[in-house]
Amino acid sequence: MKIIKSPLVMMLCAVLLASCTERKNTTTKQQPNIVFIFTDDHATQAISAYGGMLAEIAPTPNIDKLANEGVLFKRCMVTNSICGPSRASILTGKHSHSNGFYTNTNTVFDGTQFTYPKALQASGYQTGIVGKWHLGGEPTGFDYWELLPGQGQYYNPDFRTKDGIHREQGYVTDIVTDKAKNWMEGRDKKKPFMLMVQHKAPHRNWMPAERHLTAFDGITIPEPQTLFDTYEGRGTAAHEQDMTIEHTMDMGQDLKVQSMELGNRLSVSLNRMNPQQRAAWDANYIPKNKAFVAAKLSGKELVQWKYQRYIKDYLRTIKAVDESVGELRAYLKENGLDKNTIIVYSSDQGFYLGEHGWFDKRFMYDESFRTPLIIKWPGVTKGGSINSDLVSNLDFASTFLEMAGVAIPEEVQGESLVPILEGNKPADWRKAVYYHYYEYPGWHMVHRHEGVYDGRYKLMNFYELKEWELYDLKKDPNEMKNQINNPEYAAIVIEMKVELEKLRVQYKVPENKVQDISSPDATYHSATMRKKALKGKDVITSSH
Ligand code: SGN
Ligand code: CA
Repeated sequence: MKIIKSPLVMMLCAVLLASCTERKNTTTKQQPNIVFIFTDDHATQAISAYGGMLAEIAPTPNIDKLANEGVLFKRCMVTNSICGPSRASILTGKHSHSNGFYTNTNTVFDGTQFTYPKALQASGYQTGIVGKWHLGGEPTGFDYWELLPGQGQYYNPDFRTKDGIHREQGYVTDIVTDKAKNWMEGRDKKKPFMLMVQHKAPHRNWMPAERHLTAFDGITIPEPQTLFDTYEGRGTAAHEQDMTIEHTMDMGQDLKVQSMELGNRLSVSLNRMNPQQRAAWDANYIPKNKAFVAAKLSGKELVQWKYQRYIKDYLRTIKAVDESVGELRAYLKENGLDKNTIIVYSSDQGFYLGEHGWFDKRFMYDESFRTPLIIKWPGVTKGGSINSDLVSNLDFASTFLEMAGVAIPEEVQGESLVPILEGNKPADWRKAVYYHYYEYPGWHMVHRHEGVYDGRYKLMNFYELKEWELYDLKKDPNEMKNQINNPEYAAIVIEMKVELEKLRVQYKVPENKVQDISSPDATYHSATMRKKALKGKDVITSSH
């Protein structure tokens, strides 16, 4: 055959070839990789891209950049605002009563049931998980797992693998990031992958990396409007919790002033440090602690000081998380993986950053019920999109499966977010989400409750207390006024009760009854027992 070498013909051939390849790519689309970066207790209030009081201060340039290039979900609500149960809902796409994992205590996740990593693995994905697990037992559905036992440690953490436990030197967020990169580097490059990077930070007791110890020094972080909430207009549960900055947060492990309280728990963390880490730590905290002790603060001023130390340490741990997001993205780019890798950023639940005078989570009130969710899917999501649809951590499993082109089993309760990510929200998208918290008695003593939220109204049923609460978040975004007995809201109360019942039927929720799913050492963590245990102990004495 004669080859025509005219430049025009060559150019036409090149154009034809390019269009053929392009068409081929769209028809036989490669399965995308998924990097799911997940933190522990990262409130949306502490991500600049979410706006709010800390928008100027939150140290999240890399997370914000991800939001700028992807979709930020403003209303991602959790099924049950506590670590293990949230993670179990994510793995299974089911509510706690359907996956059997109700609380953090006394339970091991049943890994024989359906999980999305198992389904992805079965369909040819390589699957990995590194960092916090908090579901007991050995994970199923992962080719690689390397986990922090229990809550994990910030400095020189232990890791658990099939071969047992070993200790690593360094700061937990950095080590988890390095392990994630190492796994991606050593994976079978012919297969798509799904990697869960599960950071410990910014979980209690908020220990920053050496390089971030002095961040935010010299500035005063704004206080939330409700820091001195008296819970007037709320029910028994808000009054009886044990999670205030004022009474619950301790001067030892939480605020790093001294280590005498609660069995020397700060010392446990400090004793893991090497001499260099310890020297950096002491050089930072000791002078600040001396100044604090000398100031002899009390009452409101003491709470304000505690808030400043708490929020600064919390944000400092987030600095390392944000760097991790940047590093993981840089790795993907350098290795030509960025175009075909979906990045998801989320947390197991939200958190109180002094709102209502609290830290911790558990309540269905907004700060802990809402969790961050940011997704960038190259070629699919439109950069800088802000979505207000009611979505949930219940939806993650279905979403990951549909992204990978894997069938979603009928039993899964969550919906796939893929149509929303593509900009085609289904007309029949859910109008309300269902919530249920069970861990009572237990840490922080938040009474059991279930509820329904439709984006404006929130109905909560503290069924063991026989108390209902209704909030109108449009008029009362801080949820300060329970409207359950206000005649003006009588029709809304009925509508919301009907909605709650509809969701209970849809999700097959069993009758509420007291189940033996609480913490065995719960009484110790009640406010009264804590006060008794500490009675006679000098709580603000030494600087360590
Ligand atoms: C620990 C914390 C609690 C926290 C639970 C659950 N206490 O017990 O403050 O509520 O974890 O957190 S600590 O003094 O040990 O840090 S969760 O994120 O795992 O659900
Ligand atoms: Ca958590």
